[in-house]
Amino acid sequence: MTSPRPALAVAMIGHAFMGAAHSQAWRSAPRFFDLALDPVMRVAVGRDADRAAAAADRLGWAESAADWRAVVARDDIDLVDVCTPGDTHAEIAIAALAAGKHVLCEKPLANTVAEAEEMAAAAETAAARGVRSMVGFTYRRVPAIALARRLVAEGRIGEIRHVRAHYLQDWIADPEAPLTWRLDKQLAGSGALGDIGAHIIDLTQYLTGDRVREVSGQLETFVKERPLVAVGAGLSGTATAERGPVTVDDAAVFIARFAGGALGVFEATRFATGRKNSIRIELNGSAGSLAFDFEDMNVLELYDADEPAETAGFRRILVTEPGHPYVDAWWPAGHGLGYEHGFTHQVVDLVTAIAEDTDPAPTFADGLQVQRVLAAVETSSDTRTWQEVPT
Ligand code: SOE
Repeated sequence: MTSPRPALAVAMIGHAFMGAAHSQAWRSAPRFFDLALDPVMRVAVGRDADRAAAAADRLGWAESAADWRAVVARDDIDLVDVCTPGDTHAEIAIAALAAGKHVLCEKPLANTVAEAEEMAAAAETAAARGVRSMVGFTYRRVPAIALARRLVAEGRIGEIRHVRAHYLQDWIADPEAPLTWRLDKQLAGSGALGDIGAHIIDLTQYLTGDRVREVSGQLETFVKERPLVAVGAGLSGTATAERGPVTVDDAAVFIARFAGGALGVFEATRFATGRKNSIRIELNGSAGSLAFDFEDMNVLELYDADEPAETAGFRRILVTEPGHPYVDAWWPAGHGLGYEHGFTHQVVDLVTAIAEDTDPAPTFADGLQVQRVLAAVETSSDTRTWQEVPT
């Protein structure tokens, strides 16, 4: 059956964890949402031709390829979806934008501020030609988070005084966990700070509509050496007897001041034993508070400071009503959504912006701003000083 809508042909570079999450989003978005363009999953790209072919087959792509440069140059590709480790984001995204392709790039935008600046500049030049770009801070698209943003913008919690955010995992708490690419500064840029701290920086800036102005932080690498990964075991890998140095942080903590005056407390770690993917954000404002916990991701807690003290308290809003962001397209009230739906909503918002010829958010400029906060936390940790985040 042919679609009445114009096609949007997609090439996805990288096909591991994020590639699988993005693939399900490209598959599901047009089936649940009424999109103005019809995404076509044309080609999945990976360095190893056999593994790329197997992934393309499994994840629903029409073809596979091993050379991303050749794919980016193809006339039958409209959008490049970058799901590779951070060391290749800048090169791929800039080449794709120069070739006139829209770009969706995984977070953090880059491994360094300098790369992120080049990417943001390339995105701005491309936008002037109608070529769009977006960075994949997907948790913005959890309905409870999008609802929280709406309530803050409506002034429901007044002026924000406190921002409290943590992102906790424990997948390398075991010192024998192998030295995967995420623990290699060359490939990943930084550790817990850039991988998961970046999410809570983006989320809190998005929710408050404000930006982090200065930071004071500390990074720690608890386990300095780990077993090397077997050759040919891929990016996640299995351990060998040889050991190598961990070159990124295991954990990051920092306090912050927002431009609008709020105080922030942030924690990102891969050593919170028992915490698998715990994102918790609380905002305290002059008129009330909002709290979100990813382990109960269909719920948003709201405290209204105007309620009489006898009955006041945090109440749980089950964010599954048709009027809630994104929910109408899915299941009847109360049936709930999961991790993968954020990726689907990301595709929906990106495709809609392309069809409407507007810039989707978060832009590469937003990604650059997060990168500057990450760099400021690193410098603060190295120098034991407060650091301003440049604008
Ligand atoms: C690994 O730490 C990771 O996959 C992050 O890279 C993702 O951004 C996050 O959503 C889950 O954890």
